[in-house]
Amino acid sequence: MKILFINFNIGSTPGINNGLAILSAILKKKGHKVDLIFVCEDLDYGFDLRRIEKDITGLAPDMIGISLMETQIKYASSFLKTLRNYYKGFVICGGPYPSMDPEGCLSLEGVDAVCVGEGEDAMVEVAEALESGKDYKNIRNLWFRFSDGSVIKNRLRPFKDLNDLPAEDKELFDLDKILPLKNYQLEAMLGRGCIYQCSYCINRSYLDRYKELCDRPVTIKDYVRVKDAKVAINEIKETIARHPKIKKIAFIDDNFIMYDNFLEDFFTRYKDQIALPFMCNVNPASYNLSKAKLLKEAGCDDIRFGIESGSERVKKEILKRNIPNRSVINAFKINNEVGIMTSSFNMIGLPTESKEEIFETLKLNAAIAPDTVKLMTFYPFRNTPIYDLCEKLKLIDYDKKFELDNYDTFSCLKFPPEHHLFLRKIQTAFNWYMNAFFYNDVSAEYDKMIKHIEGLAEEEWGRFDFYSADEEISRKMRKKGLTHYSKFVNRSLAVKFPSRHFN
Ligand code: B12
Repeated sequence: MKILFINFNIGSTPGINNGLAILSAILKKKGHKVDLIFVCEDLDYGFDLRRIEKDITGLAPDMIGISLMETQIKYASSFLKTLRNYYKGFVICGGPYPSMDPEGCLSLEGVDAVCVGEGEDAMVEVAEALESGKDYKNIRNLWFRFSDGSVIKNRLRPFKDLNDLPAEDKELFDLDKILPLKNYQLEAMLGRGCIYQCSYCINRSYLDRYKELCDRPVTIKDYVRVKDAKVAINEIKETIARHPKIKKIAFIDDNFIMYDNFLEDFFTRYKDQIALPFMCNVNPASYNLSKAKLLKEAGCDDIRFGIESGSERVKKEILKRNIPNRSVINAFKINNEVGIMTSSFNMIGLPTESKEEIFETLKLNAAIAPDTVKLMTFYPFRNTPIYDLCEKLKLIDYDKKFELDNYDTFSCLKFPPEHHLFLRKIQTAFNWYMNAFFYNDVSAEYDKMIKHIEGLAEEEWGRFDFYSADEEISRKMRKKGLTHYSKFVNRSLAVKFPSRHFN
């Protein structure tokens, strides 16, 4: 049958949707035809409902599958409101948002089914059932809504062994256009799941849903899986053969070093058969010198560490992420020793977080001095423990949340206006605060600038041209060869200059 996937990737850098890439591979293997509409301004496909209608009508699919993240619901729902005027086929949604809030997703206009959790077998079964006119109501992982309003919620099948899956169909996406936008860095995800239970991440609730809805007991060991080294290497090699300009690999698994028995075998093959520099995500709690040496030896030149907060209280009580600052400092020390670049990822605007605690985050970043620093404003994902906390504290402004594409603009929590203004100033000028927290020659100049912006009222702040000021002062610092952070490329990213990444 003809299946059309739709992926909204608006207001965010384009990336391959690994979920759709694997579903496409499996469906094609079973003889189905698969197309994709990738709605992404950076790839010249903006949110244009008439264009989408024309393309859907032209392709005339038997089934439409929409992959959804929570930040894209507004696009999906306004698309769905128009879809039923011209499309009568089967519509199914899957991905992180439907898995976390299946009832909410099923209530969107025009949706026949949602996939809860992993979708490989469910998608094949529903395509086969629809094609042959068989009953599909009992397919595991799928929840249905019928025209009379009735709903069927099926149970889940256990997690799949990733080695039983074919290679992802990455070519479903226009890699020739996506790769140059990512500086020819290929993103690869070799496993699934995470051993940590942070309150703001979907991993914990994802596993809880499986524990609740699977017939047999499911543990974290079943959830955290990785492909065999040989399988993973072959998949990367095939993509590089098709796109020889690829110059770096980004392993986007939640914590690359958690796959204990995999890394040595994988790296031996990687050095031998791929030999490109790579970056990966690492949780500072599980990092040590021997892992650092192993990574460095294999070609790792950059590690992204989730710091999230510099406040021990916020980490422990709110984020349920018991990683003391000393472990963070140690991880960065190790990387400096072995010579691997570092990026840190942070959040502000957390429930109950004070101004002082936000400064602790910026001070910790100044102390560890990563090559790049990402700072995002907190966004609560449905069905996560921190979302429940925000609800309990009556903090969520649901309309604002619905409007957000991204989390580098403003907070959707109901804070007093002065706290919102403070958060916006920090989100924009966090690099200035970090420079001030160096407490050295550079600091005095940034201190002056900070005093100035702190005195600005809402409207004045709205008119303040931060980016020109930042560029001007950074140019001066660069001329003098003084280490400092300046904003680069996007609002949530600051780069340490002189830079090992950029000139
Ligand atoms: C790779 C990745 C990206 C990539 C690719 C995004 C994409 N479209 O998939 C990039 C870098 C572009 C990206 C961007 C963003 N991401 Co992101 N990303 C991830 C990451 C690290 C891995 C996702 C993945 O590949 N998983 C493996 C695949 C196999 O699983 P899967 O996608 O869930 O797919 C399976 C099922 O869901 C299902 N399925 C999926 N789609 C469909 C469709 C149908 C029809 C069916 C039946 C089934 C089905 O079947 C698949 C196979 O089993 C996750 C973290 C994580 N651990 O998952 C965050 C994550 C998905 N990202 C998240 C977010 C919020 C973002 C951003 C908003 C970040 C930002 N500030 O810009 C943007 C939004 C992009 C967008 N499209 O709107 C959140 C989503 C939370 C939520 N509840 O929605 C996650 C969960 C991280 C988190 N904070 O917890 N991301």
